[in-house]
Amino acid sequence: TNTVCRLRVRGMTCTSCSGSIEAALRKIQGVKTAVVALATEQAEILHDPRVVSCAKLMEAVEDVGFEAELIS
Ligand code: 9UX
Repeated sequence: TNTVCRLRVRGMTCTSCSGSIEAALRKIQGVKTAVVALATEQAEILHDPRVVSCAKLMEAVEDVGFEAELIS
């Protein structure tokens, strides 16, 4: 069963920022879809929690150079 991880992402200034985060998330095993919205500073990642946790997804966002905090 897939669940949605919703994050607040701070530090993005252009669509290449959000695009690079989406690309990083989509490479991760267990991630089904990833959408990062620059305007709202939100990320929605559909994932299989048995394969990858929301905490791991937050780490991946931070590894690309942005701040992530959990919304839900
Ligand atoms: Mo845009 Mo973001 O020129 O890391 S890519 S600021």
